[in-house]
Amino acid sequence: MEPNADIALIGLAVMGQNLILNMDDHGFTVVAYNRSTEKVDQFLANEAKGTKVLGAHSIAEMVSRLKRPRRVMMLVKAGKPVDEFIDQLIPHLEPGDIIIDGGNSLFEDTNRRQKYVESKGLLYIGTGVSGGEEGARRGPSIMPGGSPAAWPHVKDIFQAISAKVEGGTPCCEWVGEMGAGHYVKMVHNGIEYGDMQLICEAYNIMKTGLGMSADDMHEVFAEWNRGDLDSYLIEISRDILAKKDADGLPLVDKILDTAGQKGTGKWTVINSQDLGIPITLMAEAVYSRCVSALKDERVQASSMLEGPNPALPDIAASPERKSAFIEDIRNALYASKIVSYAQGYMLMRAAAKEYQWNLNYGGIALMWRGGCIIRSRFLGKIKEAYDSNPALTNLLLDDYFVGEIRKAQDGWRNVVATAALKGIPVPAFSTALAFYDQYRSGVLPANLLQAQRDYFGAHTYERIDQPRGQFFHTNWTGKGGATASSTYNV
Ligand code: 2AM
Repeated sequence: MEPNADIALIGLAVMGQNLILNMDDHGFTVVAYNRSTEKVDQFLANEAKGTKVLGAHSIAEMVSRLKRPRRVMMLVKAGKPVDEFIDQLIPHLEPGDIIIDGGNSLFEDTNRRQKYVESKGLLYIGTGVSGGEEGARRGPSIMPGGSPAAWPHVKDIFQAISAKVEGGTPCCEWVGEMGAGHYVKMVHNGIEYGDMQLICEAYNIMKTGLGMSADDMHEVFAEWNRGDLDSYLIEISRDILAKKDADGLPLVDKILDTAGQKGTGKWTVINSQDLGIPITLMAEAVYSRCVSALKDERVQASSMLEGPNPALPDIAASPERKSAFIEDIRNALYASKIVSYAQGYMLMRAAAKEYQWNLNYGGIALMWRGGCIIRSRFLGKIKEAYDSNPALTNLLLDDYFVGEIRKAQDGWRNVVATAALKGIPVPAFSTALAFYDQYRSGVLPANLLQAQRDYFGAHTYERIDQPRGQFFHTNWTGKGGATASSTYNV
């Protein structure tokens, strides 16, 4: 049979199936394959019935149906299965053929795999795909990186199936070499953790402080979704708050408050430590999930550890004060979100430098603008900021965001202060504010810290009245010697 398929896709879990159907909708001929081959038959007989999708029952059969250069995309569990499929594929492929990993792989694995696959004369792409099942079916955000020579061969398919914004611009652009695509997807997920935590903190203050019902909060989120906070996550939170259980009561109130995680937020935070970049809000979001998981301990502690009564009856009783406070909460969420994205972009800039990627920051905002979980109106503003100044050091220094934070900051401070006084935990709101205040401080107390380090470990310090790069040591006690430490670092 004449090979006529455009692309093969391995991995028929729901994301894989939906991407295949999406490709089919756009006129591409796809060959489907899965480790458990009965899933191929099930898929062809059900979801893919009436489409042009082809099935294969072996890697050899799958490859034999592909046009050249052959394009094989994997959507399988991250980790060993990806390496195993690469090894199974290599003997069947020829120079110039392309292996694509569309799963949630760690970017360092993608770096390693690209080198390995290229050493066999093949090309490799590691791509982030975000948008969940619905996104995969109707148009995800796609963040490809890897062998640059592979991009022209996958561009048409990827851009055709991706989400579109602003009159048809695809939410898919080349990100960069090696694991850059998976890296950007990882940061996307870290930002997603932060956005979700921020929404939960806003919800918690309205619930515990103002005593609002799920229905009341549904209205607030509906209103917020019409303004600067317009985003997928606000929209689904609005809808979640309206959802009733079988007994007519809000379902959200019956869900156990222990969060799970699959690890991409954690990876982002671990990488930020390696690069020395303070993504404090995402870190708080990851840790908040960890705290939530300590349910039994928290229940025990709640009867032992004292704190103020969280209720805000005076504010809740006055319609004007209540709506002003809700506006403050909106401002706290918005300003914190700006800080979170600024931190995410700081991390990507540092990564680009460290790993020698030429990242297009406006392009990344555009890719996230539609299709993915963090899609929002706000990302359009980030794109504008980087389009007008691609070398922008920090999003917080962009004129538009300077102005937005100026408008939001009184409310933000009021919410963080009120929450602290009433014992309502707002780790993400408050870490964002602390970062903002640190970042805008020309002088921080690290002078004392350096003195401490020099005191106990002779680590030396620089002086404000001497040029940078000259290091001084003081014999603080009169007992130690005058020798500075160069090897011992605490
Ligand atoms: P399966 O249907 O044969 O389990 C998501 O789990 C996808 O990853 C599925 O297509 C699944 O195949 C595949 N997958 C999971 N673990 C795998 C493994 N160890 N080897 C190959 N494929 C695997």
